Amino acid sequence: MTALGTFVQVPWSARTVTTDLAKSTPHSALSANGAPMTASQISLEVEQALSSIPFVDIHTHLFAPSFGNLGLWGIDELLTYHYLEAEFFRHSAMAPENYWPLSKIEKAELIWRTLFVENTPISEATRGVIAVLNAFQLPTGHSALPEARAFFQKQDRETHIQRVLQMAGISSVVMTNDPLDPEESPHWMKGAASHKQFHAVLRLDRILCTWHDHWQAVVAQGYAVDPHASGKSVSEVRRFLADWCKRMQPVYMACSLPDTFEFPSDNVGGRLLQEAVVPACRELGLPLSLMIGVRKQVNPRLRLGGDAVGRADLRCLENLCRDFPCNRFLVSVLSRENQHELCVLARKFNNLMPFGCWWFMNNPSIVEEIARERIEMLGTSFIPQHSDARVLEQVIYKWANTRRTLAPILSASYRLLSEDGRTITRSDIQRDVTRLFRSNAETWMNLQPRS
Ligand code: RAT
Ligand code: ZN
Repeated sequence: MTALGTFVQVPWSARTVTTDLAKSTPHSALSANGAPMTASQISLEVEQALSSIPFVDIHTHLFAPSFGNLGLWGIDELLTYHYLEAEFFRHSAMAPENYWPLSKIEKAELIWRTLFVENTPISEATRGVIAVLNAFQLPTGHSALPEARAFFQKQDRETHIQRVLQMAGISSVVMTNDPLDPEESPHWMKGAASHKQFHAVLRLDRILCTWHDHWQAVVAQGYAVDPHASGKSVSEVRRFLADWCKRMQPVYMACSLPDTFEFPSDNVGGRLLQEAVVPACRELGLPLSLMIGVRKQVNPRLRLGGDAVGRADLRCLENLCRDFPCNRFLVSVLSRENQHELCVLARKFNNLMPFGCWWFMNNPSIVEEIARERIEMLGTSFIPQHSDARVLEQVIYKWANTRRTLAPILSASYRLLSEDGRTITRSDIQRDVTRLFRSNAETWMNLQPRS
């Protein structure tokens, strides 16, 4: 079994990592006998690095334990993930209107029966549930659901969180925190406890994309803004951002944007972005994460599962990166067609950091293509993946899949380099994997690199 295979099956251990890293001699490892590494030795070293270096998950929808029930976990949440709900409606004749009133347990049972019993779970999202059950050594067959439920019910939330992060091989996750979410904001207002493994992100969709529906919520928090974002609204939004940054200590600000996003733009969102958000990020030294290309609610009957994708015109990004050289932009694009253009722009602007293979891009075939393209064009100066996990245990399968997909791609890059005449060392490989999966993120988020 390969090192990676071992990792996928066996809970990850931080202690093993430290020991393994300590054992590696810088610029030593050719092969045990000093000869250049063979192709299979290179693959083993890559797999070893991927399975022993703890990653930083730069974008999730998970919550620190102090947010209580906002943090989703367990089998019923895994089964009712909106990726699976969308697949359920492909395999079932049930109208969405008859599905939504069901209880969580009923929905989960229906999805299990439809996608896991009546069909083989070969899609990426369904396979993920199987991988999670397997990781906990639970049954994965047709009748697996009751035992899985019993298992998750008896877990203690905090211990379980620690165990899951460790099994996924991640040292910390970045949350998505919406200051205008009526369920979330009270937690912050009463002083949410900070957690060293959960970093906050100030999410701005309601401000930048749906101001018309949310300006009153900003007013309700004590800021003098109006529906047209006129007069002192811009300075009040700046004040709002500064106050929320103080409260959340975010590692970046973020927004998901449609395929039609343009910059500069004279609409309310465009003005607030240019006059409030960009200057606030600059002043506070925070990157701005832009996730571009979503076509919201193409089918509203599917609710969260009803969004689609559109190709964006990345001149918006070019304008932002050029006009604001002192700002930093962390960017993911949803359309496959935009991926190459994003790499080209990143070669032009070092204040642009491509990250992740987002949502519909997070399938092995596409991740493979994007990762290869990014390595060829950007070396190690990008962040290959984030999990986008909404349910805690998803980090287990999503990160295992990333490791599995990236291992042959990285190995192939080193093999080519070796064929072209460069000796590859274990410390090169470890430095690169560390850069890709943790230190690029830590540097951009101003987090203290691990000592
Ligand atoms: O991948 C997802 O779960 C999407 O629904 C979105 O949440 C997306 O990741 C986002 O952050 O907007
Ligand atoms: Zn997301």
